[in-house]
Amino acid sequence: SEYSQEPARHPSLKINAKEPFNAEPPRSALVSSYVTPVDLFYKRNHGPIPILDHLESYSVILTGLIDNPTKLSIKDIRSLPKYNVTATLQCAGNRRTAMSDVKKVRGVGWDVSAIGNAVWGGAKLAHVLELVGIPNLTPSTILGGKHVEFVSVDRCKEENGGPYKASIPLSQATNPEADVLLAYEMNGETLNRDHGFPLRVVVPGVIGARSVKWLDSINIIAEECQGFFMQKDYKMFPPSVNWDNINWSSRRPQMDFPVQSAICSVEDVQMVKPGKVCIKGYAVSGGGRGIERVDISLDGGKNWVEASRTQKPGKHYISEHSSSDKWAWVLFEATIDVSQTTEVIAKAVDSAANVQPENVESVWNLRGVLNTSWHRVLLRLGH
Ligand code: MTE
Ligand code: MO
Repeated sequence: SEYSQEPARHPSLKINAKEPFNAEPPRSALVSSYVTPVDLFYKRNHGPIPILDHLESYSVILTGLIDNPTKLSIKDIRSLPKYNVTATLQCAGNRRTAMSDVKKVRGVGWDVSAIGNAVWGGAKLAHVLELVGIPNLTPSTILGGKHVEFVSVDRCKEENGGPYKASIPLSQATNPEADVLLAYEMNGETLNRDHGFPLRVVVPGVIGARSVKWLDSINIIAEECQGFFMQKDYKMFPPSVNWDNINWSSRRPQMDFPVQSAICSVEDVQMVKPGKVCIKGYAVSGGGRGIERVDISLDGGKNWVEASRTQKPGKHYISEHSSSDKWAWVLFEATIDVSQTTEVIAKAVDSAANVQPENVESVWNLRGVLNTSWHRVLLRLGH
């Protein structure tokens, strides 16, 4: 079968779909380290994992609305200044299963671990574009280019057997501060097959769907990418839209992800001993908005206490204007006293004071994306 040459995977991953392979780590493993180990990092695929082991013949083609279409080898990419960017990648479908519990949605089910925090190593896309004559911060619109499209080599059903693709605005692609990378390393190791070997895009602060793996070409285009995952998926519709009245063209492709948090040290329903219980989880926001605060409530949201937060930022990566690693998650912790069955709620607030919504119902959408509602777990007393 086309899935006979998949890479080996960690046995503790929870498999949500086998072919294509979609899996996430157990909750407790996710928050046991600030940087998510590669083998436990969630894997989100739409087709078989390509085999691209002849690096000598591998190249990325830069083409479209530019003067000089160019082929770049891995060596060319590696010869540019290397950046290590700690960035959290999150699938827009993270927490979809809980959205489906309220009212059925379409898509692969995910618990709270379709997210991970890695140190991505590679060249800045802005520098790569400069190589082909597109200067920093002054996007050359002479030829009409407004978007940068990333096309993969993998093949997926949704594209009728064509490659996975996505685009971002040219202004973001040419802005070195946006830290969009063409990454060849993950956590200091050569990128592995599951995560896009030999080269992938990493768009910090944006839903994972735009971080195209197994990059084949980069096209400078006038209009946004017309691929399935831009136009017929990964859009946020209002709760009133259903499969009979949906008009895909009425909404824009989702880019930045909203403020999110989840409790990971316990399952949705967890038996605990009476006494002190340590609650741990992650919080992150999109668009480079750092996390300002994580609040915990034990009484349905009437009263809140602030959790403590930690980050172990890479030293390259602290911006002048904030004390935090702006593309990366924070891990939070709070110790609570439990003497009866208790619902624990977490909600995060980002640097723009955006707050997670209270209920799933208010953000419910038929594709089940961006469930960022307050995360709730139930602690029951047991031995
Ligand atoms: N790139 C390609 N070529 N094919 C894919 O199926 N999935 C996207 C994105 N890039 C995908 C892709 C989605 S939806 C997500 S969430 C991330 O990759 C997941 O990246 P990961 O598997 O490295 O965690
Ligand atoms: Mo995704």
